[in-house]
Amino acid sequence: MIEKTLAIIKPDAVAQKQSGPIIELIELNKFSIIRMQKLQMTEKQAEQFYAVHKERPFYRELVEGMIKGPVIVMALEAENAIAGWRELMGATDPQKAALGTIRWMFGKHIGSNATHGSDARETAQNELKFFFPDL
Ligand code: FUP
Repeated sequence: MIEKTLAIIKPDAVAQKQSGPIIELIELNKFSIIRMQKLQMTEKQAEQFYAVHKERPFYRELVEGMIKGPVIVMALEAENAIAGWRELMGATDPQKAALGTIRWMFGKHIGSNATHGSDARETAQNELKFFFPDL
């Protein structure tokens, strides 16, 4: 089934000029980039985006990590885009990410893991609307 998902290149990866290779991997893996924007998230936006993690000990660090510089947000479309993009990113913790995945290549540690991807159909819909209300 053709799906859409939200992908974010996080501030550390953008600052380290890794967005080019990450976007190249997205296209080589046959995702269509149907929207793309570079933007600076506000603290409120980042808090809202990660509200599901509000009670977790890493929440503040997570929010700070997302607002330390600009991000690149993308709406990706492909057959099974949600699971496919998560597979291409690799495990949340770069130390556990499979060889050849984006987080294996570009992640530093769990708090600086290069990219974000929606984890399910409903979250994808909500996260896409968060940045691209017309989708
Ligand atoms: P993922 O869906 O792979 O982005 O992972 P989660 O939704 O579980 O976590 C969201 C973000 O919180 C991760 F990208 C990194 C951060 N995090 C930590 O910093 N420490 C943790 O123990 C778990 C997650």
